[in-house]
Amino acid sequence: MRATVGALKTSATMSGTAVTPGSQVTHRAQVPPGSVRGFGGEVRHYLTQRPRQLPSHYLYDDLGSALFEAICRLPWYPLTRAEMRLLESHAHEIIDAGVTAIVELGPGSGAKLSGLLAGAANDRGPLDLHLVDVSGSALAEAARALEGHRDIRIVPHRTTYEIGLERFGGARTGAGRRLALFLGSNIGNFDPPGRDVILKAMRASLARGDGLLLGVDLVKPVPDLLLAYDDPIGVTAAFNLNLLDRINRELEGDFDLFGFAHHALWNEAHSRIEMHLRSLRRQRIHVRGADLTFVMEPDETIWTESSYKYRPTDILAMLERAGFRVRSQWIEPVDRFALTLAEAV
Ligand code: AVJ
Repeated sequence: MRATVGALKTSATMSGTAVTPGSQVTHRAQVPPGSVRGFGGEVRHYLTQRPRQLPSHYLYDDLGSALFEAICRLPWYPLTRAEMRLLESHAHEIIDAGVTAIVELGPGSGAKLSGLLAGAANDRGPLDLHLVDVSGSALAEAARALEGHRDIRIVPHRTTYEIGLERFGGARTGAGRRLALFLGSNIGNFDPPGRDVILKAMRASLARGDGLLLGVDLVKPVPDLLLAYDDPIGVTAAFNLNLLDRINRELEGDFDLFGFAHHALWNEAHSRIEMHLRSLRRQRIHVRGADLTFVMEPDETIWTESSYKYRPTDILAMLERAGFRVRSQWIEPVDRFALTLAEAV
């Protein structure tokens, strides 16, 4: 099957040109954890794959995180605001009096959980808030955003989602229902196999009757999707290009950032937006800290992120496969974003 591609310009020289996505490739390459060591090892491993790629979580250094926060305020990226509206309108149903502990994977600035607590029932009891993130600065910022709420205890876990979920699962004390949050359409960065693994890990950290709240961006008209990932003022381009600059800074790379253009495309066959960095010319690149020298051809790309988009029924199916029963699904009708509340069975 041929992938239908909506390509979007990223530079004056390439407006409206259709390109081939990583279409023969079903999923981004995966390595077993621990098999390549550190940032340098991963850069070497992924940049020598075909197509060349980089793991998207490296987009979030200090500058990258600040640029992502800026993306969330762009009029062309409505996901964050749509989700916030849903959280605020349904906070009562999400955090009822029975909930005693919450875990959030990737709390970001803490604004979403904070909005949820602000709208929660007045009769809620004390809450343990477990925050899981690999970034210490993200955890500190989220903790600050949550500080003002009454009757909470913040438990930061500076680690991967999997390990954080294990610790949350092991920290169960007494009765009360627990709630796991995976918001912001962060699940969209996972390929289907990895997505099922993380949902099962969430289920394993919970007991029967506990809750899961999943925020997922939905399939919508392609021009809207492309605009969200290639905004006209170039913030998403900066977010993407910063990854090369991070490699230059941290691994003594010599990427010429003017030699690359941000490129976003819709891969219809896989229902995902892909972000790439496209080489504008033939160029040789050396990354000392990755022990790597390679040549990129004109128009060759480095695939830096996938953002899968789902239909509401896809979400029900993936949750059921992972051991959940859906209790409610709320859909933001204009911006097409879904918040789904499920129960562990
Ligand atoms: C934070 C992973 C949900 O995929 O929409 C925003 C990241 N990338 N613009 C997304 C992102 C480009 C975002 N997630």
